[in-house]
Amino acid sequence: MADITLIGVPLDCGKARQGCLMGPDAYRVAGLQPALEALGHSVTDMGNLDPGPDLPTGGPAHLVQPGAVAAWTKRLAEVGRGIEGMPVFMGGDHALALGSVAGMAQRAQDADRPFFLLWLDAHSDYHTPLTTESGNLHGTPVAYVTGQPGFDGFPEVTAPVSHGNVCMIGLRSVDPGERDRLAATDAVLHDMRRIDETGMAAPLRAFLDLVAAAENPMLHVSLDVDFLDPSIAPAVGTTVPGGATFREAHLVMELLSESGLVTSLDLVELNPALDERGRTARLMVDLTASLMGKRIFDRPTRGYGYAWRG
Ligand code: Z70
Ligand code: MN
Ligand code: MN
Ligand code: MN
Repeated sequence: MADITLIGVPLDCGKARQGCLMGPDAYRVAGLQPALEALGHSVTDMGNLDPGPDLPTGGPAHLVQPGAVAAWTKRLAEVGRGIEGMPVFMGGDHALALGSVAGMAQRAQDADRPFFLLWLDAHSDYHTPLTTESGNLHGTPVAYVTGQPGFDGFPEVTAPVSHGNVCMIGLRSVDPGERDRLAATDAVLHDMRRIDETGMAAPLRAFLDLVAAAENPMLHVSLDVDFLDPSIAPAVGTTVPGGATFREAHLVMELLSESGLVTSLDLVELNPALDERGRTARLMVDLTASLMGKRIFDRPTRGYGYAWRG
């Protein structure tokens, strides 16, 4: 059983549209902690973090609140690096992943463990401050954590993630300014066209095989609400049609659970102001429970081991 720490991250500065600051409380109201405790895990809610004052940053003038994002990045990287057991970062928009992923990658480096990143998102979030057209820094975390230039005034990335250790599933909105740079890396990219052809299981299993082949790996999962189809998950500012269905999303979570490889998780982009009677928050809680062991029947698996490796 896992030792889980829920970390409230009311970060709402990664884009112009407000509402994600209510995300952590929406997960609490939807019963995230009891859902995980019912599975036998020990769960601590450390409350909401405070980023402190903005950091001085540079970069183009159209960036949205870069100083606030930089302050959150520093705070989250420190907290993530220091946490014992399995952190669940309850966002907050996806700009929180600059810090959560940087912190977990640093923790892996501190422990001399290889680090892997699974990005479940409609978007590739591979802009830099120099390529973003919107200026929204929630579109930049993957570029930051892989050590791309342009993040003036942000904390230095001391444990950059290797592109070859990154897998993205769910892609269906990738801007020209990020596509070519990303395609030139050896990141594993599965757009929805691929998923239509193969289903979710084969590409995910291939990535989990890669992770499992590493020596004592750490795997961070970053789950953006817009990975899901808007018909089942309306509470997100950037809905993109053609997302994961209810069953595809549960399958992904159950395969991740059975792998026993996941060591940290982001829940991002939930905007409770856009939800319908809390259904998106409840779905995200249910998916997290599936990731942490909830299933219909036990079945023999390709399991890499059942112990949660913190
Ligand atoms: C677009 C941009 C984005 C999440 C939207 C969208 C980025 N590529 N990321 N929602 N999570 O504005 O850079
Ligand atoms: Mn995203
Ligand atoms: Mn997205
Ligand atoms: Mn978004």
